[in-house]
Amino acid sequence: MTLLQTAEQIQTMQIRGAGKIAREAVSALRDHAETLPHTGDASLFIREMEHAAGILLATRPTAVSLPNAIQMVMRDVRLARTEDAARRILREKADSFIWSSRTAIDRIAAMGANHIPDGSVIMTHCNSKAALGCILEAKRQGKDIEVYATEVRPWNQGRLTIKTLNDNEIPTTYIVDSAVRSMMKEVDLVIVGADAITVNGAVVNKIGTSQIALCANEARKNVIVTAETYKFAPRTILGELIRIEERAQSEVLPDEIAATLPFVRVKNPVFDVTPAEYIDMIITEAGALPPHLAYTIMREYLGWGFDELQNQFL
Ligand code: RUB
Repeated sequence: MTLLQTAEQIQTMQIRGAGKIAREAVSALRDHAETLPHTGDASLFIREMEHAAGILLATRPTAVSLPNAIQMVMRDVRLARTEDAARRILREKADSFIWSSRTAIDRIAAMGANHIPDGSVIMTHCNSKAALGCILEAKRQGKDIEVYATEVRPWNQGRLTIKTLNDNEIPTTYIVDSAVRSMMKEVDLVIVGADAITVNGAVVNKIGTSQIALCANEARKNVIVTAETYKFAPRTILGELIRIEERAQSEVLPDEIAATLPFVRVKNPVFDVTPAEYIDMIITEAGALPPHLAYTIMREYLGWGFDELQNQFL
């Protein structure tokens, strides 16, 4: 697949989910480099790669895993003195990101399963590899668990989730998004993924997550967020806000119906923000932490403290 095809598939959501978007983007960058002719000119190669990275970055604005992964790969490529070195660094960094991203999900699954007691009923939303990893690991350990999975309008990512749960013989109840509050009394805990985590511990995830967290809070049920460390957004330290993607109105209301309703407008934000107060724990590959320790992950784990960011961006 070419870089442009990968970009198109991310934009049209054939490739989706924050972790997968990051891994596919990085592997598209690595493969793209192989298609560029060897010229012996390092700066030309780096310019071409920056252009390619820009195309991938423009696909979807919310999942911070995408810019973080590209930055992790490109940071040292930019410093290379020769084209050969730049190519080698790019390959090594890309492979290492993909490997560590998969390892991170396994570690999160192992830690997350420890937080799922035998006999639990779990609610999940959207289709998160990290969240499902914990649920599948709990099942693998022989725990007797059940899941409530939401539909996730308008893209129905819940159907992917129920397929995986069914394939793993996990008893599952499928509900429409608006049934969350009614069903919360049947549930012991909520586990979801994340597209971005801000410095104040707020979690950006699929639209509807904040309503679920609010209902869980009201019913005194724990909310666990599962997120690899590359989903933390260091630039929020400088006050930058996470952009919430808005997709086409036709995803919600078909154009032919919309055309008959000139006074109706459709809004289609596809992510929302859950404040830290509604989140009991964020499980990362670096450990399970309260949301208020988000800055620690950015500084100690990603290497982005306030000073580093100021030097780089201000
Ligand atoms: C996907 C979504 C997922 C997170 C985490 O949204 O909100 O919960 O990306 O997923 P979309 P993962 O379908 O719009 O991409 O844990 O797999 O990275």
